[in-house]
Amino acid sequence: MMPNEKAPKGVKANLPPKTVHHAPVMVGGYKIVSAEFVKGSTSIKHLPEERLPQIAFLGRSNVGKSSLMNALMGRKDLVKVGRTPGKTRELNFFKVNNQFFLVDLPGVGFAKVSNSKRDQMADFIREYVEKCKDLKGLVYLVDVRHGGHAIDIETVEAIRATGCPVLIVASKRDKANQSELAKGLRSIREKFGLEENPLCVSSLKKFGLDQLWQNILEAIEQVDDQKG
Ligand SMILES: Nc1nc2c(ncn2[C@@H]2O[C@H](COP(=O)(O)OP(=O)(O)O)[C@@H](O)[C@H]2O)c(=O)[nH]1
Ligand SMILES: [Mg+2]
Repeated sequence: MMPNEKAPKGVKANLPPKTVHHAPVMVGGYKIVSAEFVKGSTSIKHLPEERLPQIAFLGRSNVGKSSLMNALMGRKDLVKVGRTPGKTRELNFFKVNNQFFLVDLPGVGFAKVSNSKRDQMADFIREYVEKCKDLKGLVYLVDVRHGGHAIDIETVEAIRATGCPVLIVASKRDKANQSELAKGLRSIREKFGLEENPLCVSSLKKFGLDQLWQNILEAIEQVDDQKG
């Protein structure tokens, strides 16, 4: 059947999928020409075949990972927001400007928690961080009002131990008043052993996206001498 021929009633027309074109958008001084969902992976064996740098996003469920990725890509709902916590058990790959992937990782902390680090970071997230040579850095989100739980600190330590650069970012800045903000940032700095206060973003109000994009682009361009 020709693509533009009307299908008989009850027969599905064999049309190519509708392509939605988005005009380029500037986000925090960075121009997004294209952003697309490429695939969801449930195992290290099924990562995208295309070899491009990757930047992953991790944090507890509901901390705002998906919202932040949408905000960075200038999209409202490319990444599904507010899904049942713990239900997303895939690594979701989004290709930006045909140059790199942003990767939405499953939320930390909903797996059965025990004292061993093995249970605190799902095996395949750990395996991905250890083995994926294209992973250039990981953005770890912490709600600025909550300041970082034990599981956050243990997870970040485990990731740092693999040699993967970790950028701690505080989320939901718009939800904190001035004193909560100051207190939250100091608490995160101390708990994660940072030299300075972390970057604090709001996906809702689009705060901090310029600095975050700068950090991401720097990590992508970094010559990777850790993993070869
Ligand atoms: N006020 C506010 N709410 C946010 C912000 N980022 C995310 N949220 C909300 O927090 C909830 C969880 O966000 P989501 O992005 O799905 O978190 P994820 O589970 O880490 O991917 C949703 O209801 C979002 O609308 C933010 O910057 N400000
Ligand atoms: Mg999410």
